[in-house]
Amino acid sequence: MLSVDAEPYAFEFDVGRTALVIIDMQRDFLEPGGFGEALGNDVSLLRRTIEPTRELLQAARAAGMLVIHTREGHRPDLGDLPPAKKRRGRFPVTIGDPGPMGRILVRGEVGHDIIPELAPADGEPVVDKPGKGAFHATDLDSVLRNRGIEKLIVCGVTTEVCVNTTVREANDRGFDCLVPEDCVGSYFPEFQDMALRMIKAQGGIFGWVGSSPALVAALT
Ligand code: TIU
Repeated sequence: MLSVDAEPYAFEFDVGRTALVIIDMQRDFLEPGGFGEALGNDVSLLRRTIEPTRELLQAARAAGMLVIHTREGHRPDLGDLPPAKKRRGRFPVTIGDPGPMGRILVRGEVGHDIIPELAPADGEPVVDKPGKGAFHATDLDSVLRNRGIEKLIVCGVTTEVCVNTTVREANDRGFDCLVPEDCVGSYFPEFQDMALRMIKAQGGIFGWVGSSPALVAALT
């Protein structure tokens, strides 16, 4: 059993029963011209997460930990895109429309790819999710339970949207979640702060908040 400093108290985990889950580190969210920018956001704010996540990913792989990647996106026929999600924001360019990196948030398009710095390795499960939470309408729960996973280390973007929703879903399903604060990012600094505080408040109501250097040290 390994232990790392975290809030509200140390997070203890067994490498064989823990998965590193990397949420939606896709070009659409992190690179200019994608969905994130179409929503009016400054994507450069998310890029600080790339290097710490890459180092944690390398340490997790070397330790033999299960690594799971998720991607937010939709079928090319948009059959799994709720009309409400398509309409939301009244933006001139929305999900499924052509953009500089292909059709926005559509599976198989360049913008839907995971950024090259964090590309999945052969054999690492990639979960395609139509919603913000990684458990909604996916097989993530089965993939985790079939491997005996009990705890998750959750990285990715954005802290208050897909990371927070996934941590809440995981918590209700009985998984303990640790969120390394340097491996999650938001387009809004105040949401980054509050989304992390929400997770760890009230004795860790949804989970734990830590940082990647402590995890990398524990894994190596
Ligand atoms: N808009 C925003 O902050 N996030 C998303 O739409 N998706 C994810 O967080 N992955």
